[in-house]
Amino acid sequence: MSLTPNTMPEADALRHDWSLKEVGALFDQPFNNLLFEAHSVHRAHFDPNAVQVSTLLSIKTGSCAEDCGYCSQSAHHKEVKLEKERLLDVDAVIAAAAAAKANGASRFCMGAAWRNPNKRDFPRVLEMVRVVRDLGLETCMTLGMLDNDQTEALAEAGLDYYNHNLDTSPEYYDKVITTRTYQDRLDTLERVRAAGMNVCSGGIVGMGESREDRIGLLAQLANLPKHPESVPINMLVAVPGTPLQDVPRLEPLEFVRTIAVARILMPKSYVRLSAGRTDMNDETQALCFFAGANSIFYGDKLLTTPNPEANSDMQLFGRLGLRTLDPHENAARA
Ligand code: SAM
Ligand code: DTB
Ligand code: SF4
Repeated sequence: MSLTPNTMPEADALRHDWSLKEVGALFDQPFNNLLFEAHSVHRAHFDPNAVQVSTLLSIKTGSCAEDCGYCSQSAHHKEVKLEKERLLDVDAVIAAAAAAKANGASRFCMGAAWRNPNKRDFPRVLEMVRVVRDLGLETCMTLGMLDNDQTEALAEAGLDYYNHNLDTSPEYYDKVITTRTYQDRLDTLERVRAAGMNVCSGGIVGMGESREDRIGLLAQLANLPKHPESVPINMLVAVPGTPLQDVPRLEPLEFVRTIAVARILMPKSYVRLSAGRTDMNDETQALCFFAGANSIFYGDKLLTTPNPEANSDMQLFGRLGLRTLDPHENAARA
């Protein structure tokens, strides 16, 4: 029997050959069965009471050439009200990262509204990686598509994680984004892997997609040659002026199911309860943590939209008996 790279058994027996039917069957289970299975997988691989916290900073805001239908920062969506900003100075990044560290974040994620980084700005981006790393924080960047030289330079500067999302299923993708392809995204992820960095990749739900599309997204992520170390599941933040502003909200329990299935498919990955928490009540978030979410964005702002206030998150953590992870501490069980 010949084995393709995707079906080659790994020492840790993680699967990379999920069929859409199998993933669909996980989603279709009675809610209690799904949550029990997801929580059991979670407990087998992680401390269930530890959550990794990342803080986000927009290092370059707005005027993006891409047309992502959900995004406040696309130059195509002229009705969006947004304060645009050129690439920040390194000093401003140091100040924001130091504040994030003082507030208890373990990872600092820097996002730029670019299709891809340009030659002129790239040296400053590398400097940002170095200075944040020197503060003792884990570093993450999301800068759009990368070429081989850029991935290698970022890895050399000490970047720990690169975030690049698949966003949705291959089938729904064209309804949301037309200026770059699904394959472009897969190619960037492959380059990030080849350069030896950790991959952060997930998607957005609540964009009007069907359950089949949520199944398709999670199957794509789980069937990558290696599971992303970090899987952000974003609930759409419906920004006025974007093409998706009036999309009906996804039912919260369907969001919880999506988290649970992500946990079952990618047992050793950090699953991040990502954008959209300001529209979620504490009970929904608690169910997400039970279903296997073990990472959040922490701090009052995401990139351009609000996030729950840090002290309300700390109160919720207190009520749930959750603790936050320190930089480079891993909640994974041996
Ligand atoms: N420009 C880069 C790119 O798209 O590759 C990096 C920044 S971009 C804002 C990072 C990710 O944020 C997107 O891939 C998308 O998944 C998420 N995102 C952006 N706007 C969002 C929104 N309104 N609601 C939820 N997630 C969103
Ligand atoms: C990810 O998956 N979610 C974050 C991060 N990666 C860069 C971004 C969320 C952005 C939400 C909309 C905004 O604030 O502009
Ligand atoms: Fe640009 Fe990223 Fe927003 Fe798409 S998601 S418009 S690439 S900033």
